[in-house]
Amino acid sequence: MPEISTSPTDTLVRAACPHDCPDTCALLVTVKDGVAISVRGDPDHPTTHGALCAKVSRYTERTYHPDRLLQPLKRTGPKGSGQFARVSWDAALSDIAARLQTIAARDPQAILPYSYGGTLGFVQSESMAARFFHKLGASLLDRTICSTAGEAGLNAVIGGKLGLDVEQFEHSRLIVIWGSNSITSNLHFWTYAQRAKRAGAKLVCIDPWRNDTAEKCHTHLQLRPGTDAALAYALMHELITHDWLDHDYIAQYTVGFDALRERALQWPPERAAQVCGVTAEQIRQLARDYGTLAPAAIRMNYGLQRVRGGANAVRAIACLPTLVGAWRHDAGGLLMSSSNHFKVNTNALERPDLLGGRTPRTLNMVTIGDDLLRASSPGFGPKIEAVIVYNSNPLAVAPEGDKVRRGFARDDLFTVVLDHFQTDTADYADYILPATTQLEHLDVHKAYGHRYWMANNAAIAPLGESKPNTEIFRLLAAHMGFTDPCFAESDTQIAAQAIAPDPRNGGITWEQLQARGWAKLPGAAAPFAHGGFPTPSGKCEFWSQREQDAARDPLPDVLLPYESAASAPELAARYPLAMLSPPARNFLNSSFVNVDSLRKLEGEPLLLLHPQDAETRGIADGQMVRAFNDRGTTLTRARISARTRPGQVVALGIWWRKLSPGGTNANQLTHQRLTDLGSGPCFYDCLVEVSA
Ligand SMILES: Nc1nc2c(c(=O)[nH]1)N[C@H]1C(S)=C(S)[C@@H](COP(=O)(O)OP(=O)(O)OC[C@H]3O[C@@H](n4cnc5c(=O)[nH]c(N)nc54)[C@H](O)[C@@H]3O)O[C@H]1N2
Ligand SMILES: Nc1nc2c(c(=O)[nH]1)N[C@H]1C(S)=C(S)[C@@H](COP(=O)(O)OP(=O)(O)OC[C@H]3O[C@@H](n4cnc5c(=O)[nH]c(N)nc54)[C@H](O)[C@@H]3O)O[C@H]1N2
Ligand SMILES: [Mo]
Repeated sequence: MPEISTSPTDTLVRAACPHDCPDTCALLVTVKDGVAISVRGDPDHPTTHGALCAKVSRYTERTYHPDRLLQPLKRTGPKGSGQFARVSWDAALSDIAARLQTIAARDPQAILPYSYGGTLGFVQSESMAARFFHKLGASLLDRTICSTAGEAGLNAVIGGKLGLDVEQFEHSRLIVIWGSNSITSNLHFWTYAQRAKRAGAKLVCIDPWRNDTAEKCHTHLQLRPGTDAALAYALMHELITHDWLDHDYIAQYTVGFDALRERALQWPPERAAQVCGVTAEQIRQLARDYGTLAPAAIRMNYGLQRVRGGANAVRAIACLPTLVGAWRHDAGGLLMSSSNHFKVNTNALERPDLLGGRTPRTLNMVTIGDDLLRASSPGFGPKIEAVIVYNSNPLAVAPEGDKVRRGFARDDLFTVVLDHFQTDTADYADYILPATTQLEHLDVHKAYGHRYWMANNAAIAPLGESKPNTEIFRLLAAHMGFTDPCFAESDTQIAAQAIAPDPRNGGITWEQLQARGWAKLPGAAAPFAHGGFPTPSGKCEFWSQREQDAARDPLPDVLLPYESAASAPELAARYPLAMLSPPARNFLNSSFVNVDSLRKLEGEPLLLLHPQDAETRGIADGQMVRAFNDRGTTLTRARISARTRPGQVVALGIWWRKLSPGGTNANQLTHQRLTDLGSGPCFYDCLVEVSA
């Protein structure tokens, strides 16, 4: 049973934070007379340790927000006008099913699901929804918008999204925070880093702007965006030339050291310093620390892989812990994601067998802007005629926002949006269907920043007429006449399927998890203390046969951004400023932007501009400015700050377009080109100009 303690009036329900964040916190929800009155962190859950971020501690404010969607809505005005009228569930579902059937009769691939990380729960993300689209034969979606470049980089070298246990960082003596603003995006890791700091560890941050985390580290290497692979190679150069290497570990557990060595020796610190825009001495000092302080741990995050060479940068960095033998220590090695420590029964959840031998095309979610504007063609397949959006807000989060908006504005596109709120995307829907929040539905979660399976029990009944995503797709399946037994499964049955019976999960079952709230995976803290890398060779692959076979560089490569002064000088002459648009502390991607108290903390869309760049443009602090390039323009307030580099601006996001002064956000300026490996987005590989 979900209730863990009762008083005459209050019930405490065990829940889990659903958001796309490494921390996946254990929550305790206090319910009084059927109303959730507070959400707090579980003090007994080790990584949550009773503390929540500002966003989720206000989760009730989001759930009971006056703008919550509580009934199905049908569009009454032009697309984008936001005009809708209430309809019954039955009328909405009957009409949606009829429209989808008509399109599917021509070609079901003209229908596209579009979803990402609104909730990371296995039940409310790709379970019933995936079954529905598989049965239909709709286009498949490649869910690339966040982390696939980094994943490809890790896979090439260490064989998967595995790393040291976050709880061990407090015992590290050197912590390198690489491409991450941990205080914003990974607060519970920061607790361990602070403990280590108090115990005498050195903290280094590698990031193009002096973010809140860099402010609190001992050292900050403020490199140019997209130059991390050059830095990693210069570090290897120093490790090799000073012989700060673990020769025994290298001999036993690696492939291709001689080739890597040869490449690294081409990168003396002076060369990398030119590329990265830092000093050779800074690089030497970091190499000395990394080579001599043990255990040394790297907390890499996804910030550094949203550039053209993102996957290769992750590959280069992933070589470092192996070279110094850091993996031997519980508190050494690196952590980018802990996802593959878990074994999820994806086939049971998503039922790809329902495709019945059909092989629909796959569309990349990053290029939704271009794809919605494409006609049918032999290479592309059928024009997209319908999009079903759930757990995502593409109008705000996808790159080259004007194309995304124009695509969703097509009169001949049929769009259904499932959400809690009338987002930028929902404004373009034909039907908006009200979904439940984490307090109103059941779910099961793994984490990508720790090693606990987590249960989420429903604390309250669905508000208004809202329904869980699963129930919406169950009903839609029934309206389409899908009779496979899997469409009748309950959320509890689905949750139980998620945890595969696999040694990686120990004996953890859904029943135990639901009662206790969370359970830690078995397995050693140090995954590679004795090698055992899940690569084809079973070793850490500095040199990759797989990459060689794919006619790519078998060693990590240094690839400069698509858009930078060094790699695209003509473009940089017109648009000289590199724009970063990383997460804001009080938002979670575009979620929470409409929660008044949190939006007040962020204020308004801001653009950090270096004093030199402000001066040459005659821009004063607090002035409204235009940031623009060939793809579009966005209005924002200038904040003059030496925390960014000269030639670099920072726009924290992701703002809702309609809550921004010019009705656009930073993604009006970003492009749809893809990373070197993993087909990911290049949000932080973007040149702009700014004018008063
Ligand atoms: N409060 C809050 N928390 C979040 C999120 C949020 O929106 N708000 N988003 C969540 C999501 S979806 C994710 S994926 C995770 C991870 O979140 P990430 O998106 O990885 O975000 P950050 O950890 O803030 O890392 C971004 C940092 O990378 C830096 N960066 C940009 N380009 C480069 C580069 O080329 N090299 C290097 N070294 N650094 C670079 C940025 O300046 C920024 O400080 O966090 C999650 N947590
Ligand atoms: N410029 C720029 N763009 C970026 C990034 C950046 O750093 N800079 N970050 C990128 C990254 S890392 C990511 S992960 C993506 C994130 O992109 P998305 O995954 O689209 O994230 P959100 O913007 O939070 O939108 C999630 C939506 O799902 C809804 N939702 C939440 N729970 C449920 C539910 O149970 N049911 C339904 N039906 N809806 C629900 C929320 O209300 C919200 O509107 O954005 C990317 N875009
Ligand atoms: Mo993300």
